[in-house]
Amino acid sequence: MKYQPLSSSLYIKNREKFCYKLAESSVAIFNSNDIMPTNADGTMRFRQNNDLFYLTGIDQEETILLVAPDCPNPNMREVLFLRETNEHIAIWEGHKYTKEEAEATSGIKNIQWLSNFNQVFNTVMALCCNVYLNTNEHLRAGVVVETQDARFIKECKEKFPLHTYHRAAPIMHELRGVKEKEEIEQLQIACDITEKGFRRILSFVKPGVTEYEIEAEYLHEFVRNRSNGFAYQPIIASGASACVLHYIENHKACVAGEMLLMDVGAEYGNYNADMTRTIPVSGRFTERQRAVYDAVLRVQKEASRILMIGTNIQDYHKEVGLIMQSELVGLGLIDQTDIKNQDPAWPAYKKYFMHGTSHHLGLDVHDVGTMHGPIKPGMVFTVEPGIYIQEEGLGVRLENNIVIQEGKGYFDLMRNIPIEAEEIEELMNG
Ligand SMILES: [Mn+2]
Repeated sequence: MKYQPLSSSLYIKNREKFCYKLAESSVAIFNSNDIMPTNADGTMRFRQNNDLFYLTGIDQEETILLVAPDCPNPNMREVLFLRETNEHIAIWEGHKYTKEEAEATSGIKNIQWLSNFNQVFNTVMALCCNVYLNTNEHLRAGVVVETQDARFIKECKEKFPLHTYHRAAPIMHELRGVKEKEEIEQLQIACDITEKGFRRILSFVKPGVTEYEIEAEYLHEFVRNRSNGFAYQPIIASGASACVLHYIENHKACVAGEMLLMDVGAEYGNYNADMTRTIPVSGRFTERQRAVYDAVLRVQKEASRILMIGTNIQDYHKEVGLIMQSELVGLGLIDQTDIKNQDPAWPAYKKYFMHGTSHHLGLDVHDVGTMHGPIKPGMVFTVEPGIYIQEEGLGVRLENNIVIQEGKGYFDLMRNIPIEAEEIEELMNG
C-alpha cells in the first residue's frame, strides 16, 4: 500500500463493537467491492467496500469477512477469506496478501482461501439462527449496479430460506459515525495533504491560468504525498461557475478580478478530506468580494461553534439558517419583507444558500452516520456555508472539517489551512 496502514488493534476493536450489537446465535457476512469495468478490458481503480475495510483493514478485491461471535466452534468465530496467492500468481497479478500479512493487518487468526468459503459458511449456518447481511443504505445512494453484497444476499436467502435475516447497515452507520482516535489521525493526514495542495496553488493562481492546470497542481501534490488522488471529483470554479454547485468541467481560464472557488480534498488510506476555499484570481479582494467573503467566514466560524455535543443536527441546520439570514440582510441581498413573506419550507436565505451546512466525513466523503440523533464526541463533520449571487457572478464557499470533542469545543482538522482574507492575500502576493 502507498499509505501507512493503521494498527490491527483498531480493526479488532471495531469487530468487537460490531459483534456486541448482534443478536444471539448470529453470523454476519461482509463482501469486498467488485473491480468496476469501464470499456473493453478496462477497469476503474479498485475501491474497497468501506464496511469491510472498517472491520478488517484489508484493501483487496475478492475478500469475505465472516463473524459469528458465539459459534460453538471457536475457530469459526472470525474467518477472513482471500483470493488465493502464491509465487506464480504474484508474478502475473502482482502482490496479494499472504495469509500472514492478512493476519497482521486485520488481527484475524483464521485466514482461508476463498475456495473454502462455502464449506465453512455451510457449517456456521447450521449452527446459527440469525444472519446479518450488508446493504448500501446511504440516504442518497443511487446504486444501479448489483454489488457483491447484493448478489450474496440473493444466493444466501435462496439457499437458507428459514434463517432470520437482519440488516448490518444500521449498526455500521451507528459505529462508523463515531470515529476512533486512529481514524481521526488518518483524516488529519488527508487534511494535511490537502493543505499542501492549497499552499501550492496560492502562488500559482493568477489571471490566465486555467482551472484544469490548478486541478493538476493539486493532484501533483496529493500523489507525491502518498494519496491515491482526489477524495471526490474536484470543483475548480472561477467566476460565475462558482454558483453551479456541482461544476466539475474545470475547463476555463481564470479571469482577472474574478473569484475562484475550489472544493478539493485529498484521499489518504481510504479516508477523505473535504475542503473548500475561495480566492481572488488577481490576489486581492474587491470591496464587495471581501464583504461577501467575510460574511461567509463569520457563518463558518459561528456554525462550527454551535455544532456541539447533544445538539440535534436538524436543529443545528435551522440555527445556521438564521445566522446566514442576518448576514444576507447585512449584504443587502434580502430584507425584512422577504423574510416576512417567506415560505417556511424554503426560507428567503435559501435563494443564496441552498445546500446543507454539514455532513459526516470519514471513509466516505458523505459518510454514513445519523443525521437525526444528538451529536456525539468523535463525530467528524464538514462545516461549509456559502453565498452564491448569480446576478453578480460571484460565489463564495468556505469549508473546514471538524471533530466533535468532549468539553473544550471542536477540534479543527483544517486549523493550519489559511482561511483569513488577509493571509490569503499575503500568500498570493508573497
Ligand atoms: Mn463537503
